[in-house]
Amino acid sequence: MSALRLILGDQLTRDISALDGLDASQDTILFVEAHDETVYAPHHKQKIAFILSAMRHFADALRAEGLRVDYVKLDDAGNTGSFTGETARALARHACTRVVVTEPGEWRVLDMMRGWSEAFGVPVEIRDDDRFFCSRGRFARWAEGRKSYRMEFFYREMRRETGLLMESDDPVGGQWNFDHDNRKALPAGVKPPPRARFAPDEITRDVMALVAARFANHFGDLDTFGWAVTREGALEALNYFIDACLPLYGDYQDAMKQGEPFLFHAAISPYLNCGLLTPREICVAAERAFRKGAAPLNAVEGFIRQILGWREYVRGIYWLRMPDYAHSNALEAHRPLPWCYWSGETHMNCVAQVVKETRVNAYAHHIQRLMVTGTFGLIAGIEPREVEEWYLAVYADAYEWVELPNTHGMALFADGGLLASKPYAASGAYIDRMSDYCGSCAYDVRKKTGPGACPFNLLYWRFMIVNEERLSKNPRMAMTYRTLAKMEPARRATILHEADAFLDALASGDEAHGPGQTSLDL
Ligand code: DLZ
Ligand code: SF4
Repeated sequence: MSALRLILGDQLTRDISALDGLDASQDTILFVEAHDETVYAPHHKQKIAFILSAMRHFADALRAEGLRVDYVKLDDAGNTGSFTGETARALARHACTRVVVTEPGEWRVLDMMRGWSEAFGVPVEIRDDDRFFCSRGRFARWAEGRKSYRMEFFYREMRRETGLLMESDDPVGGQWNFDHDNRKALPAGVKPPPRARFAPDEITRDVMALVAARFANHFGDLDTFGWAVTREGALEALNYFIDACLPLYGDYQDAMKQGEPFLFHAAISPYLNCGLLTPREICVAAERAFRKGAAPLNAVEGFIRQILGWREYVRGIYWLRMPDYAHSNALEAHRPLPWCYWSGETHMNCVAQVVKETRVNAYAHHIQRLMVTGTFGLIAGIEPREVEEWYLAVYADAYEWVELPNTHGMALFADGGLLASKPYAASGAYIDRMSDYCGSCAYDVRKKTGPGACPFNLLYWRFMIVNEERLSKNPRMAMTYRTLAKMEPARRATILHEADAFLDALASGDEAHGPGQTSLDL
């Protein structure tokens, strides 16, 4: 019984379950560069180049072990452009009698695979993806019977189960969470460490040429490509993070600084999410740094929580709730995504900086994603589906299982509070506190209304006003709604009027054209 073992672009892990029990004398390992996968979202050029180059390198590493690999390139004659079409063709080519695959990360692809056995007339075995700490079944057991799913409780169970940062039954340091230490703005004298670019080798250069020719109209710069594309490179990036960045990662986790896209962040999520690194080895490396005194607990706990807690949790929610999860729109947000998300052309300096860095790097760090482009999407009432497609497209680490709960649930509150206990709405004051963006902005962060008022200020209160019925009963919103209750009706009307004028100017493109073009007289 020779098996065709299909490996997807985010399954580039040597001990992926699809390869368990491989019979090197009979089996064929299949990789498919599929047109459909490159365009189901309008991916950033670097994201496509990264995934295709990492696939080609990984396939070469398997060949070097003496394994039989069939690799279908994007431009190969006869490539049908889909996983289904190419698996069918490969089955015929190799006369395999069964297909083995690890469950895909996206519901869309799993749905596709469910029809394969019947379509191909051979058994198709879809194996669990055991690279996660928490299986889908384990998460479903945790979630059963709960009214709301709070990450913190899930995280504690994961800490106990894995023993990470535990002292027998207790959390190291006597607390589960040290987030209160992790909210510092970056002081003027603190310089983040430089980042190494991994110079593209011949394989990557080939892929970049392919991407440049074929996806010329996709978002993003390509010539700044500097991602590692092999396991060795990914490990180097991990070790660099642990040594050079982790010690201050916690302190400045929420900080933003113009011209510093990485700060003390790891920027290893593209490697982790495509399989070049595993969550376990990352957490173990971070814990080791703490145990030997090389990094403080607030940094290490905060970092491990992102991977052991949050990442596992959003995956659990995704599989628990899909496919319906994507369809809710609890705040009935229907404005189209403003063009500035793609062009970066806006007088809002915070948004312009984040979009620009996203274009250059196919990366933005967590707080930029959540509190700038995410919060703006929330308070401007942008249609969740459009914001989600943007996040899925522009970040090199984005696959729907991780992108959707983060955007739909966490940033946009479109699930009505399944993930977050309240919307992450914030005015310009938050951005001003955590960044240096406001200092060089055409808007004035201290102004709440009137000419040049910060749009985050206007939109924040507009958001509270238009969602009053939905949100005012939320106990975590009580203070905000007490403030709103004291607001004069005339002031409410001014906010609504100016915020709507701003949104109209943004939609028409006038906001980007500069002073004199908008009603705000910048
Ligand atoms: C994102 C992506 C892209 C751009 N291209 C490919 C590809 O050509 N071949 C492939 O196997 N995977 C690709 N991927 C990743 C898949 O979209 C990903 O495996 C599925 O979405 C499941 O998570
Ligand atoms: Fe952003 Fe407002 Fe600050 Fe400008 S003033 S950078 S729009 S928060």
